[in-house]
This record gives sequence, C-alpha cells and structure tokens, in this order.
Amino acid sequence: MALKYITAEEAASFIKHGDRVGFSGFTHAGCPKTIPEAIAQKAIEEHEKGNPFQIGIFTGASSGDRLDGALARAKAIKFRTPYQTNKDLRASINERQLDYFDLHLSELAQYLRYGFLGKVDYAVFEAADVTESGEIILTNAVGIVPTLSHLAGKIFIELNRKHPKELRGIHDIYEPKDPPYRREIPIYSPSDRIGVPFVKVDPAKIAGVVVTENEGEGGKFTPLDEVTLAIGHNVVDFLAYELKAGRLPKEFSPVQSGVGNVANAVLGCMAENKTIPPFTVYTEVIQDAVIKLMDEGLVTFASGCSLTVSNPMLDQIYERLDFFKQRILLRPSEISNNPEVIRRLGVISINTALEADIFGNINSTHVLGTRMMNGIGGSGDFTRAAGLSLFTTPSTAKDGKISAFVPMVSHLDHSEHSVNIIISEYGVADLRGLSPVQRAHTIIEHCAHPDYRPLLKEYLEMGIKGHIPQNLKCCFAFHQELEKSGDMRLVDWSKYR
Ligand code: 0RQ
Repeated sequence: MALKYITAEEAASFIKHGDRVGFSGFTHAGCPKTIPEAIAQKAIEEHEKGNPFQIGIFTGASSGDRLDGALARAKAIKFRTPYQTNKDLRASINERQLDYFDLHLSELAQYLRYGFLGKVDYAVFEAADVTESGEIILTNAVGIVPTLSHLAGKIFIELNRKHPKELRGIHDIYEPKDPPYRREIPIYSPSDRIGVPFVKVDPAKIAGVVVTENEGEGGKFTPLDEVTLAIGHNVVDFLAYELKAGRLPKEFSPVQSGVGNVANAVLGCMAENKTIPPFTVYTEVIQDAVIKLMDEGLVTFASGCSLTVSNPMLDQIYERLDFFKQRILLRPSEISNNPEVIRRLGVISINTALEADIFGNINSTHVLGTRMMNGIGGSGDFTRAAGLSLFTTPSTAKDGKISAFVPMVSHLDHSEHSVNIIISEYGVADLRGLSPVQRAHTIIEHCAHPDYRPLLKEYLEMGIKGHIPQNLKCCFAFHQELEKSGDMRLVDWSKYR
C-alpha cells in the first residue's frame, strides 16, 4: 500500500480538541518534533479564535522541548503522563493548569492496554525508515511505541533523515501478553534478543508520513564539580568493596544508572577503579558515559530504552554503527524497566534523591512535598526490584541552605524497605539489616553535611518513644524553617520540646 506523504500542518489538522495522542520517544531521544510543533501552532490559532484546544499526551518518559515545551507554552495540554523534565511544562503542572499523572515508566504500556487511561486517538512516531508493508524502524528510543502502534486509531510518521536506515537491528521489539496469558520475559542476560527489529503496523493505519531532517536535542553535560566527583568516587569505591567482600558476583552485576550529571559521573568514575571488571548495563537511558566506557572495553553490552546522548556522541555512534549495534539493544520501556527482569538479573540500581530522611525513605520528585520536579521515572521500577539499590545525592542544595537529609521526607517515592545504600559526597550509609535508629545514626554520620549533623542528632535524641522516633510535632521543622527564613540551618528544636 503506497504511503501518503503529507505536511506537518496536514497531520496537525486531524488532531481535535480532547484527543489523546501517544508520541514515540523516551527523554528527548526518539521524539517527533515537527508534528508536535504544528499541533502547538494549531492550538495557538484555535485559542486566538476563542476555541478550546487541548489534548492528552502519552510518551515513554520525558520528551523534547519541541514536544512538551511547545505544547505547554501553547497551553495545549489537558493531561500528561508519565514523566517530564521541561521547565515550561513543569511550571504549568505546578500551577495546576493541566492534569499530570506521575507513573512508574514500566507500567504505562500496560495501563494503556488495560484501558485505564482511555483510548488513544492518534500516535506520532519518529522513524528512521518506514515501508509500504507497515514496518517501522524507530530512531534512538523505543518507549511505548509497540503498544501505541496497535492501540492508536491512526498513526503519523515523522521520517527523520538525520537517523540512518541502518539503525535496523538495534531495536528489540517485544510486547508481553496480558495476564492471565503472560509468560516469563525470557531475558537472562542484558544482550538477550527476544523480539523483532521493527514495529509492524497495518499500513492502512498510517494516515501520513512527514519527512524531516531534525537535529536531536541532546545537550552537553555540565562539567563535573567536586561534589559530583566525590559522589562518583564513593559509589565506585563502595561497589569495589562489595565485590572484594564477595557480596557481588565476580563477573559483576548489570548496572542501571539514572539521569543527570551524578549518574554520568558515577559511570565515568568506574573506569578509574581498576578492580571493577568489564560489566554490562541494563538500564533505561544510555548516556554518554556508557558509550565512552564501551569504547574503552569496560562496558561489554548495554540494554536500554533510549540513546539519550549528546548530539556529537550520537554522530560518533552513527559513524561506527556496526560496532555499536553489536553492543547495544533498545527495548520498549515495559521491558527495559521490567521488575521481573531487573530482579532476575540482580541489577545494581543507582538513582538520585532530592531528599532522604534519616530513616532511609526517599523523595525523588516533590520539592517541599508540593512542587513537582520531574517525576518518579524509572527509579521505582529499578529500586524495588534491584539486587542492590543505591541512591545518591549531594548532602545539601542551594549553597547549604537545604539539607538533603531531613527528619521526615516531605513526599515519599521510595520507602525504607526498598533502599539499600545512600551515598553523598561525604560517604556511604549501608542500611542493609539495620533498625530505624541504626539507620539514622549511619546516615547522619556518613552522609549528612557536618553543618546539619548536630541538628539531626538532637532530633533523634528528643526521647520520642516507639520503633521509629519521629516527633510528629516537628518532623517537618526543616521544611517549615526553609519556607520561613530560607535556611534549614536555623531550626531551633527548643521551640518544639
Ligand atoms: O536546582 O536546577 O535550580 O539548580 O533540584 O538537582 O542536584 O542538579 O540533581 O539534576 O541530578 O536531579 C532527583 C531531580 C535530581 C533527578 C533529581 C534542586 C537543586 C537543583 C536538581 P537548580 P541536582 P539532578 C531514570 C531515573 C527522579 C527520576 C529518576 C530526578 C535541582 O534525578 O528527576 O530517578 N529523579 N529517574 O538545587 C529543593 C531539595 C533539593 C533541591 C536538589 N532537597 N530541595 N531543591 N534540589 N535537592 C530516568 C528516567 O526515568 C527517564
């Protein structure tokens, strides 16, 4: 069946107020860019005419500025899930201009199939290639495309010529059956291929193909500062120690590392510790550091959902695609983040906290318990199922005025039951097997900033009874003090005794 080539504006003209639209991509990688911008433009024009125009949006994770940013600025989003990192979208969410639903990334495809989120009217996929028989080769991410491809009423393809057709083979497309028919997901090693290299759709469903030549939005990482590097070294020294103690297999375990500079620094530091053997990666976002380690032979294989790398790094990968295709697999988020597989492989998960409490609970998402930062992303998928779960965080934020370690987290994403290890630039708190009070002493001594240690110890020593000595009258005093004076260091416990 012949494909119909159309403009982005023609594609946008199909989308109506109230539609639910699924987009390819996972982070900025693999996201369509031209059609979302055309939808945003349509929204602006409809609003100028006094007409309502807002849509619901599903993607694998966060997306690029040309999708989330453009649509948020155009006030064109009614509903958004599961994760975001865009400053304009974040502002709209915190002003409650739209409904945002923060969800474990592994669950979205299943939520959609179960019908929990309503029907999907349209899907828009960025592709490196599409054939008349309906075979689609995705670009540098998979996300929730396999599920969208059969749920969506109509599909638009953004054929982005910046991505070579030779990407065919880097994707492993597999969608599990729903219970009660689901079987085990047969991944026993990160390199196991279980699906096919393309997404197959009924060609009659493809409403149009828009040809583009869009650059990615892969910005550079900020240079590593002392704190980030110290965290990186603490993580790597801890893992080397665990290996030596025989608590990690001598072959090492597959590593998952979250987003951002700390995650990139941790991986960078892996190369410096010569006792860490070559290892594999089972993660969601494959960042620049993984590719560098792969070149150096320290990472032997990386399974992920997206190549979330800088543009220069993506160019390097495409120049030597044969080399990298033998060492990288991109999977749907339902599989890259699948707790069954993560538990089976014994993944070492490394994610970042906004704040942790002294008893080991983690807040990754809400500043002061109210303002959404990004979302839980895949951190819960990995933390709960990991063989060894680590959280990293600088001990303070905002020039020391905020302590990352507080009496009680102002929002809970990962509970004390799932968190094994917490690491700051000061050291490592190994929480395994410890009671709440033992955990508190360990976190205060090893991870909290010295300015906050006396305050946190005093809190612990208030004489509160019970298994967990939380003082419900003042467990949020750090947060309240921040709101009042702008500096958590000014907390005065004598007021609460
Ligand atoms: O503020 O941006 O104004 O400078 O929060 O903090 O230290 O730069 O850390 O960029 O690594 O992000 C948890 C948000 C950390 C991220 C989080 C302020 C701080 C700064 C950012 P500025 P940093 P990072 C898989 C993994 C959840 C999802 C996840 C995240 C800004 O890692 O979204 O793990 N994780 N996904 O100053 C107030 C505090 C603060 C604070 C830091 N306690 N209170 N502000 N900040 N601590 C990825 C996917 O799922 C795709």
